[in-house]
Amino acid sequence: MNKAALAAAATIARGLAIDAVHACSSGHLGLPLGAAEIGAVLFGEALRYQPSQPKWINRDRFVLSAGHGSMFLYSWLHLAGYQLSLDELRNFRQLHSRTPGHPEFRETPGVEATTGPLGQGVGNAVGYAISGKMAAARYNTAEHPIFDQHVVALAGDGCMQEGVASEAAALAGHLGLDNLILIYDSNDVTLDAMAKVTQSEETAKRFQAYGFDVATIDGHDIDKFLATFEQAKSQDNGKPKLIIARTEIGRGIPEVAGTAKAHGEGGAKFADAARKGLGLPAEHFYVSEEVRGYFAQRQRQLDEQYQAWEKRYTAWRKANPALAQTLDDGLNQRVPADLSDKIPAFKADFADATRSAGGVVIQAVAAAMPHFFTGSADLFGSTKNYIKDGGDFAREEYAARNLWFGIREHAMGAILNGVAYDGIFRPSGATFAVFADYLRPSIRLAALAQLPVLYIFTHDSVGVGEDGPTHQPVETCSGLRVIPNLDVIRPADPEETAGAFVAGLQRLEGPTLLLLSRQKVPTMNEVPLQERRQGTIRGGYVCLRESGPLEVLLLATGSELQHAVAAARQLGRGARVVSLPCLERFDRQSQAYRDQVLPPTCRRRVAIEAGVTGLWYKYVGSEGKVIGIDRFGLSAPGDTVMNELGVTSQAVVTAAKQLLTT
Ligand SMILES: Cc1ncc(C[n+]2csc(CCOP(=O)(O)OP(=O)(O)O)c2C)c(N)n1
Repeated sequence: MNKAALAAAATIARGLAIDAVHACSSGHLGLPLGAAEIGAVLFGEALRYQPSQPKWINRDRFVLSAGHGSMFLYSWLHLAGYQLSLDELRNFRQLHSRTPGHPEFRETPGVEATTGPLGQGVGNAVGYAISGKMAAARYNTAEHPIFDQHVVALAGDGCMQEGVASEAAALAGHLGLDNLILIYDSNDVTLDAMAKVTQSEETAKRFQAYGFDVATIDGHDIDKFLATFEQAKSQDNGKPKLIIARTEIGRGIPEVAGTAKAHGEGGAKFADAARKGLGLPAEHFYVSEEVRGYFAQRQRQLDEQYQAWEKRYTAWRKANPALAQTLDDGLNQRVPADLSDKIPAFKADFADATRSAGGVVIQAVAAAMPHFFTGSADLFGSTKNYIKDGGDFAREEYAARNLWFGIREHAMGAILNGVAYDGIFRPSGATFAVFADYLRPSIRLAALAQLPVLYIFTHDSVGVGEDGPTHQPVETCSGLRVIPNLDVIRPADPEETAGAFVAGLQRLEGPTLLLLSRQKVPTMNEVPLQERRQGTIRGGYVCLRESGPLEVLLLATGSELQHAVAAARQLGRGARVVSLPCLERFDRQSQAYRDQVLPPTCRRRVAIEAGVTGLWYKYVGSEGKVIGIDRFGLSAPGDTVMNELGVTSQAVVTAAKQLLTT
């Protein structure tokens, strides 16, 4: 270790952060300045990475959970030699730069997660650690351990205060994820004030109680931090590690250091004096030859490590061709093109809830996709997504395919994202639909970061029944539909459920959320199986065609499709029933297809869905009618609640007749 060079690098990184924040008059300075020595040790000495191969599968993963300190990450990625030029740093926070305000996955090489909403990155890191354990358990051989990476996250007080991080940390301790190293940038400052205004807990004790090994050190002491980090890396003892690094926020700008003022761009007005104080020249975005030289030599070392690993990897591939093929399939996110054919047809008399159909479909999916795994927030018995021969993910069982998240929905969301970021396994997770709001921030990030996560949410309407309004979603489905890049699929019968799984799994550009019923639904045997499956994959299709001139369109999803069909039978030859299980997918179809399904000339339209009505006017128009529920539900048997709230075939008939007579 070259301490002088690392100290010099820390100074250069401080200068880069000051200049970038000064240039755009926005962004956070405190963390990049306060954690500069931590960055120097990590990127200059301790982390294993290969800048020219940012996706190297055995790299250490570094997640900046405190995403507001993005200039920390950008400076170090630049110095470390990633494809991130000084010009990109000059363009910090500007349109289409690779240095967005908060780190964004896919935008910048070396950025492992989209962070900024505090706490999420801790959950993502736990997901990465789970993925790492799973990959090691499935692919390492005694002769060739190809996976032995660590997952490192840097979190501040804000992350540590957020519930999602606590949930995730508790699970990490429980699962014994000793490949996880959490660094807590403990600087006694949050955004508004000194941290003591809002926190007085003993974090070390809290994490020890979770099952972590905890060390507290001076985060500016290069020797100490490196020694502690190396120790953490070397201890494969079944415990995740927490390094509490005591730092001074904003170090380098004496006017604001150690206070909340160090946070924003406030410190930037002292930029020139600060740069002088740090011994930096007048030139902005300055990187000394010494520091360039140090990182050039570091890259050579890292390259040697990479080459050594590559040899091992090549030998592993040769010795284990079948394993290598499966790993490639995972890394390439391969989904069988004929996945639908691999899901057996349901019997005509299946007549069960769509959650039960999901429980059948998931077995076929698991058999066809070795990288698919699932989990539930203590509801496997109800969400029915347990993979029967998949085993339970636990210490010593890291190859298993069922993850028991406990009652930690938010952590489940962040962890699923972490697994998806890692990109080897296809994660899915389950809970009751009404609890979607508990993990909505993670769902939103999955959509933003284009992660192919599958959510299997059951008990999708007031059909839940006796549990009453606390457990009966009414606004949930529409509330989820408004998240950009999230597909929400609410299938009506077992074959639509099969189509929904296929659609979700074949989609790699973003997450898909399945809404499945608690209550039984009829099987639409009169509609050919392929039409139901393929129609669901298209998002919508004609389920029952008119037998005379088209007079009225009846639109429905999920458990209400049966009511639309029953209504059409009463209304006679001119009624068409359209099943619309996924509005987002339907909207992506060609205009021609959409017009075939919903002929624009037919303005008499009625939609029925057991939820809030607002979004449906886009499909029925202002002249149309929507049968739905714009209030909370009721505690009573599901059928009774549906009837009481008017979600019936009769309501559809009445509404359609009104339209037909006007
Ligand atoms: C969920 C969430 N809530 C609020 C914010 C706004 N915010 C950004 S930074 C910050 C304070 C963070 O304090 P700390 O983690 O101690 O960071 P430091 O002061 O060390 O930079 C807050 C509240 C956020 N980014 N995410």
